[in-house]
Amino acid sequence: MQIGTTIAQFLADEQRANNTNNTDLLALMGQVATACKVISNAVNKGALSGVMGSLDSENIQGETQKKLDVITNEIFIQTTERGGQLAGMASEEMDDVYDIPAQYAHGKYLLVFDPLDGSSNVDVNISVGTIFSILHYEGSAANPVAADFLQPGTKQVAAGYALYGSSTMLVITTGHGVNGFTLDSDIGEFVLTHPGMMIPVDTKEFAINASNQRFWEAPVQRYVSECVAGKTGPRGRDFNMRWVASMVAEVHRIIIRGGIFMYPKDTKDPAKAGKLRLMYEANPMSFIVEQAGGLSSTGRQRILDVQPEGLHQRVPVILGSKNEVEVVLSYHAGM
Ligand code: AHM
Ligand code: MG
Repeated sequence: MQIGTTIAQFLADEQRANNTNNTDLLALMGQVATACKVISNAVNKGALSGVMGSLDSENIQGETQKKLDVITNEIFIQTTERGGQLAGMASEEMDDVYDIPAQYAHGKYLLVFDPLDGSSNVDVNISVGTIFSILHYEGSAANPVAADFLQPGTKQVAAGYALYGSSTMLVITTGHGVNGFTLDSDIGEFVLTHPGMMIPVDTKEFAINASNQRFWEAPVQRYVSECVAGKTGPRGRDFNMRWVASMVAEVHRIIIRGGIFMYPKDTKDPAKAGKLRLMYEANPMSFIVEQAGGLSSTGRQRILDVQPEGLHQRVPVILGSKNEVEVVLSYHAGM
């Protein structure tokens, strides 16, 4: 009988292969995997557990919170705060840094997460996900402050996403490539199913919310119009389009079969640089995309090089298949 490799075994093997022995990181990744299993269960139960719908509350970004946004945030906290590996946490769903309660040991890592990305899809039973990023805590105070989290994406120790789709998957990187695990609900373990994931360098598939078209800048207008023109246009070939409105699902599709995803800079709300959040969404996804051989940029700068200025800062995102992202970047360069 062939026994699969669990995520814990995989990470131990990966550390051995790279001559590292970081038991704190192994433990923390195990807790994150557990959080994703609990969230998978909550999402999967759907209306049976009475967790559909919205609350009266808004998060700091002024977005109405879904019941599951709040529940999944709490799941993440409860699963990870007691292990002794964390100095603090920050989440898309919390205004400020979360302090590890005094009765628990404090560790050397910071955990940053979006517990339920794409949550507008929850009520209609379309895929949602969890995104996380792990950073070193470089300060010395017992409790980190927001400034301690404001590290560029290049400093991430690990990142990943869970996709709650037709199956539940956890896709991770610790800076040694990207590996995907599928939740085997019979044994309750994430088992390695997608080793060494790489994004195809070429693609004919783009993803963008076209309802924002009138707000886009010229380079994105040009790129999308050329895709839409297809065979008869300057690109000389037909393109296909997808938009799930769930970044985890879009990025996963791109890693599996190639593609380009854009939530670009637009003029819709001049106070916002884009829609997606640098710390909770753009940085972890960019780490994964680059580790899988793709590119990720604001259009003007590599996302992983952006120096964060605020926990909830937004950033334009253009990521995916290398050759296609390069086309969009060349249009920005010629602005
Ligand atoms: P959320 O974190 O509030 O769910 O918002 C992020 C999501 C992304 O998953 C997705 O790419 C985007 O918002 C979709 O936005 P829109 O509804 O404008 O198309
Ligand atoms: Mg989100």
